[in-house]
Amino acid sequence: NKISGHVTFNNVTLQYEEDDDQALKDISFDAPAGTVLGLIGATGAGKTSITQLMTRFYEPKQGDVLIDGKPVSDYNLKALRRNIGFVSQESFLFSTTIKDNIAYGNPNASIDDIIAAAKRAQAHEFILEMPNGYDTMLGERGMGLSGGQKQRIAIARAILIDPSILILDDATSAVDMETEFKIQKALKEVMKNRTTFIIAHRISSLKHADEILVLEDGAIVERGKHEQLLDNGGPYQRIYDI
Ligand code: DGT
Ligand code: MG
Repeated sequence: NKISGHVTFNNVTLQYEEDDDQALKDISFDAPAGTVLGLIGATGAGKTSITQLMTRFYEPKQGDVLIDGKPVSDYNLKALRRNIGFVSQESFLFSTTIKDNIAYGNPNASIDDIIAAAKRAQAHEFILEMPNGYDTMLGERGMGLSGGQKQRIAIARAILIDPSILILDDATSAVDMETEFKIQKALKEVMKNRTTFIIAHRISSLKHADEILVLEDGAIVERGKHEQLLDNGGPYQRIYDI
Protein backbone atom coordinates (compact mmCIF):
# COMPACT_ATOMS: atom_id res chain seq x y z
CA ASN A 1 0.00 0.00 0.00
CA LYS A 2 2.81 2.38 -0.89
CA ILE A 3 1.46 5.70 -2.08
CA SER A 4 3.28 7.69 -4.77
CA GLY A 5 2.83 11.02 -2.98
CA HIS A 6 0.77 13.20 -5.32
CA VAL A 7 -0.81 15.82 -3.03
CA THR A 8 -3.75 18.00 -4.07
CA PHE A 9 -5.63 20.65 -2.08
CA ASN A 10 -8.88 21.89 -3.61
CA ASN A 11 -10.34 25.07 -2.07
CA VAL A 12 -9.48 24.02 1.45
CA THR A 13 -10.56 26.04 4.47
CA LEU A 14 -9.72 25.21 8.06
CA GLN A 15 -11.22 26.63 11.20
CA TYR A 16 -10.03 25.65 14.65
CA GLU A 17 -13.03 25.00 16.88
CA GLU A 18 -12.42 27.73 19.42
CA ASP A 19 -11.66 30.38 16.78
CA ASP A 20 -13.91 32.76 14.87
CA ASP A 21 -11.38 33.26 12.09
CA GLN A 22 -10.42 30.71 9.47
CA ALA A 23 -6.85 29.50 9.92
CA LEU A 24 -6.73 28.55 6.21
CA LYS A 25 -8.74 30.23 3.50
CA ASP A 26 -9.40 28.68 0.11
CA ILE A 27 -6.07 26.90 -0.28
CA SER A 28 -5.54 25.13 -3.62
CA PHE A 29 -2.38 23.57 -5.03
CA ASP A 30 -1.25 20.48 -6.83
CA ALA A 31 2.06 18.84 -5.97
CA PRO A 32 2.76 15.89 -8.29
CA ALA A 33 4.73 12.97 -6.82
CA GLY A 34 8.39 13.80 -6.31
CA THR A 35 8.05 17.57 -6.55
CA VAL A 36 9.07 20.21 -4.01
CA LEU A 37 6.52 22.66 -2.65
CA GLY A 38 7.75 25.60 -0.58
CA LEU A 39 5.64 27.26 2.11
CA ILE A 40 6.70 30.65 3.39
CA GLY A 41 5.05 33.37 5.45
CA ALA A 42 5.08 35.04 8.83
CA THR A 43 4.47 33.20 12.06
CA GLY A 44 0.81 32.21 12.32
CA ALA A 45 0.31 32.38 8.53
CA GLY A 46 -0.85 28.74 8.35
CA LYS A 47 2.20 26.78 7.13
CA THR A 48 2.05 24.07 9.79
CA SER A 49 -1.74 23.88 9.54
CA ILE A 50 -1.44 22.89 5.86
CA THR A 51 0.78 19.96 6.73
CA GLN A 52 -1.52 18.89 9.58
CA LEU A 53 -4.39 18.44 7.14
CA MET A 54 -2.34 15.89 5.20
CA THR A 55 -1.76 13.75 8.29
CA ARG A 56 -5.41 14.24 9.31
CA PHE A 57 -4.39 15.86 12.52
CA TYR A 58 -7.27 18.20 11.68
CA GLU A 59 -10.15 17.97 9.22
CA PRO A 60 -10.85 20.75 6.70
CA LYS A 61 -14.05 22.72 7.15
CA GLN A 62 -14.49 22.86 3.38
CA GLY A 63 -12.67 21.54 0.35
CA ASP A 64 -10.72 18.39 -0.40
CA VAL A 65 -7.30 17.11 0.60
CA LEU A 66 -6.30 14.33 -1.79
CA ILE A 67 -3.32 12.02 -1.91
CA ASP A 68 -2.87 10.14 -5.18
CA GLY A 69 -6.33 11.43 -6.10
CA LYS A 70 -8.02 9.86 -3.07
CA PRO A 71 -9.39 11.86 -0.11
CA VAL A 72 -7.12 11.47 2.91
CA SER A 73 -10.22 10.54 4.93
CA ASP A 74 -10.48 7.33 2.87
CA TYR A 75 -7.04 6.13 3.97
CA ASN A 76 -6.30 3.94 6.92
CA LEU A 77 -4.81 6.44 9.37
CA LYS A 78 -1.75 4.36 10.28
CA ALA A 79 -0.94 3.60 6.64
CA LEU A 80 -1.36 7.27 5.78
CA ARG A 81 0.94 8.48 8.54
CA ARG A 82 3.57 5.83 7.73
CA ASN A 83 3.87 7.49 4.33
CA ILE A 84 4.47 10.99 5.67
CA GLY A 85 7.76 11.84 7.31
CA PHE A 86 8.72 14.91 9.34
CA VAL A 87 12.16 16.39 9.80
CA SER A 88 12.85 19.37 11.99
CA GLN A 89 15.37 20.43 14.56
CA GLU A 90 12.70 19.85 17.17
CA SER A 91 12.20 16.27 15.98
CA PHE A 92 11.73 14.17 19.04
CA LEU A 93 14.69 12.20 20.31
CA PHE A 94 14.26 9.51 22.94
CA SER A 95 16.34 8.63 25.99
CA THR A 96 17.83 5.60 24.36
CA THR A 97 20.79 4.80 22.12
CA ILE A 98 21.59 6.70 18.94
CA LYS A 99 21.00 3.48 17.03
CA ASP A 100 17.47 3.04 18.44
CA ASN A 101 16.71 6.70 17.84
CA ILE A 102 17.54 6.28 14.15
CA ALA A 103 15.55 3.04 13.96
CA TYR A 104 12.55 4.58 15.70
CA GLY A 105 9.53 3.78 13.53
CA ASN A 106 11.43 0.96 11.88
CA PRO A 107 12.34 -1.50 14.66
CA ASN A 108 13.30 -4.27 12.22
CA ALA A 109 16.13 -2.28 10.68
CA SER A 110 19.51 -4.01 10.88
CA ILE A 111 22.61 -2.22 12.14
CA ASP A 112 23.90 -2.19 8.55
CA ASP A 113 20.74 -0.38 7.42
CA ILE A 114 21.07 2.07 10.31
CA ILE A 115 24.70 2.86 9.48
CA ALA A 116 23.89 3.26 5.78
CA ALA A 117 21.09 5.72 6.62
CA ALA A 118 23.36 7.65 9.01
CA LYS A 119 26.03 7.91 6.30
CA ARG A 120 23.53 9.29 3.80
CA ALA A 121 22.35 11.74 6.47
CA GLN A 122 25.93 12.97 7.09
CA ALA A 123 25.66 11.76 10.69
CA HIS A 124 28.02 8.77 10.68
CA GLU A 125 31.19 10.73 11.47
CA PHE A 126 29.93 12.57 14.52
CA ILE A 127 28.27 9.41 15.82
CA LEU A 128 31.61 7.58 15.68
CA GLU A 129 33.17 10.39 17.70
CA MET A 130 30.69 9.84 20.54
CA PRO A 131 31.79 7.75 23.57
CA ASN A 132 30.02 4.55 22.53
CA GLY A 133 29.34 5.26 18.88
CA TYR A 134 25.95 3.95 17.80
CA ASP A 135 25.36 2.59 21.33
CA THR A 136 25.73 6.02 22.97
CA MET A 137 22.74 6.85 25.16
CA LEU A 138 21.01 10.16 24.53
CA GLY A 139 19.58 12.13 27.42
CA GLU A 140 16.05 13.35 27.84
CA ARG A 141 15.04 15.04 24.57
CA GLY A 142 18.36 14.13 23.05
CA MET A 143 20.53 16.20 25.32
CA GLY A 144 24.13 16.20 24.33
CA LEU A 145 23.49 16.82 20.64
CA SER A 146 23.52 20.16 18.86
CA GLY A 147 20.53 21.31 16.82
CA GLY A 148 22.32 20.44 13.60
CA GLN A 149 23.20 16.96 14.88
CA LYS A 150 19.62 16.30 16.00
CA GLN A 151 18.43 17.34 12.58
CA ARG A 152 20.74 14.83 10.89
CA ILE A 153 19.55 12.06 13.25
CA ALA A 154 15.99 12.96 12.21
CA ILE A 155 17.04 12.82 8.54
CA ALA A 156 18.61 9.38 9.04
CA ARG A 157 15.36 8.24 10.68
CA ALA A 158 13.33 9.52 7.73
CA ILE A 159 15.64 7.77 5.25
CA LEU A 160 15.01 4.47 7.07
CA ILE A 161 11.24 4.96 7.24
CA ASP A 162 11.27 5.84 3.53
CA PRO A 163 8.04 7.93 3.37
CA SER A 164 6.60 9.08 0.03
CA ILE A 165 5.86 12.53 1.44
CA LEU A 166 8.33 14.49 3.49
CA ILE A 167 7.74 17.62 5.53
CA LEU A 168 10.80 19.68 6.39
CA ASP A 169 10.53 22.31 9.03
CA ASP A 170 13.61 24.30 8.23
CA ALA A 171 14.07 25.86 11.67
CA THR A 172 16.35 28.85 11.83
CA SER A 173 19.47 28.09 13.73
CA ALA A 174 22.96 29.35 13.98
CA VAL A 175 25.08 26.53 12.61
CA ASP A 176 28.56 26.95 11.23
CA MET A 177 29.18 26.83 7.49
CA GLU A 178 30.51 23.28 7.52
CA THR A 179 27.46 21.97 9.41
CA GLU A 180 25.15 23.93 7.12
CA PHE A 181 26.83 22.30 4.13
CA LYS A 182 26.41 18.84 5.65
CA ILE A 183 22.76 19.48 6.46
CA GLN A 184 22.10 20.65 2.91
CA LYS A 185 23.77 17.52 1.56
CA ALA A 186 21.72 15.32 3.92
CA LEU A 187 18.49 17.10 2.95
CA LYS A 188 19.22 16.56 -0.73
CA GLU A 189 19.65 12.88 -0.02
CA VAL A 190 16.43 12.48 1.99
CA MET A 191 14.34 14.51 -0.50
CA LYS A 192 15.24 12.26 -3.43
CA ASN A 193 12.11 10.68 -4.99
CA ARG A 194 9.76 12.10 -2.36
CA THR A 195 7.16 14.83 -2.53
CA THR A 196 8.68 17.40 -0.21
CA PHE A 197 7.08 20.29 1.64
CA ILE A 198 9.65 22.80 2.77
CA ILE A 199 8.40 25.14 5.47
CA ALA A 200 10.98 27.83 5.06
CA HIS A 201 12.20 30.52 7.33
CA ARG A 202 15.01 31.31 4.96
CA ILE A 203 14.43 31.90 1.29
CA SER A 204 17.70 30.18 0.39
CA SER A 205 16.10 26.77 0.91
CA LEU A 206 13.35 27.55 -1.61
CA LYS A 207 15.47 28.37 -4.65
CA HIS A 208 14.89 24.97 -6.23
CA ALA A 209 11.24 24.45 -5.24
CA ASP A 210 8.86 23.56 -8.08
CA GLU A 211 6.30 25.92 -6.59
CA ILE A 212 6.33 28.30 -3.65
CA LEU A 213 3.19 29.42 -1.82
CA VAL A 214 3.46 32.72 0.04
CA LEU A 215 0.96 32.73 2.92
CA GLU A 216 -0.51 35.64 4.84
CA ASP A 217 -3.23 35.18 7.45
CA GLY A 218 -4.17 31.76 6.13
CA ALA A 219 -4.45 32.77 2.47
CA ILE A 220 -2.12 32.34 -0.50
CA VAL A 221 -1.13 35.87 -1.51
CA GLU A 222 1.45 34.92 -4.13
CA ARG A 223 2.70 31.75 -5.81
CA GLY A 224 5.35 30.71 -8.30
CA LYS A 225 9.00 29.81 -8.59
CA HIS A 226 11.77 31.69 -6.83
CA GLU A 227 13.01 33.79 -9.76
CA GLN A 228 9.47 34.59 -10.87
CA LEU A 229 8.50 35.72 -7.37
CA LEU A 230 11.56 37.92 -7.05
CA ASP A 231 10.66 39.55 -10.37
CA ASN A 232 7.10 40.17 -9.13
CA GLY A 233 8.40 42.55 -6.49
CA GLY A 234 5.56 41.53 -4.14
CA PRO A 235 5.39 39.91 -0.68
CA TYR A 236 8.07 37.32 -1.49
CA GLN A 237 10.49 40.00 -2.60
CA ARG A 238 9.81 41.88 0.64
CA ILE A 239 10.61 38.77 2.72
CA TYR A 240 13.78 38.34 0.64
CA ASP A 241 14.93 41.82 1.51
CA ILE A 242 14.65 41.26 5.27
P1 DGT B 1 4.92 29.45 12.59
O1 DGT B 1 5.15 27.99 12.82
O2 DGT B 1 4.93 30.22 13.84
O3 DGT B 1 5.84 30.04 11.57
O4 DGT B 1 3.40 29.65 12.02
P2 DGT B 1 2.57 28.79 10.96
O5 DGT B 1 2.60 29.49 9.65
O6 DGT B 1 3.01 27.38 10.98
O7 DGT B 1 1.07 28.92 11.51
P3 DGT B 1 0.09 27.78 12.05
O8 DGT B 1 -0.38 26.96 10.92
O9 DGT B 1 0.70 27.07 13.19
O10 DGT B 1 -1.11 28.65 12.62
C1 DGT B 1 -2.06 29.29 11.78
C2 DGT B 1 -3.13 29.91 12.65
O11 DGT B 1 -3.88 28.92 13.30
C3 DGT B 1 -2.63 30.83 13.75
O12 DGT B 1 -3.53 31.88 13.87
C4 DGT B 1 -2.63 29.96 14.97
C5 DGT B 1 -3.78 29.03 14.71
N1 DGT B 1 -3.59 27.68 15.27
C6 DGT B 1 -2.61 26.80 14.96
N2 DGT B 1 -2.78 25.65 15.63
C7 DGT B 1 -3.88 25.81 16.38
C8 DGT B 1 -4.61 24.96 17.28
O13 DGT B 1 -4.23 23.82 17.53
N3 DGT B 1 -5.74 25.50 17.87
C9 DGT B 1 -6.17 26.76 17.59
N4 DGT B 1 -7.27 27.22 18.18
N5 DGT B 1 -5.54 27.57 16.74
C10 DGT B 1 -4.41 27.10 16.15
MG1 MG C 1 4.51 26.34 12.06
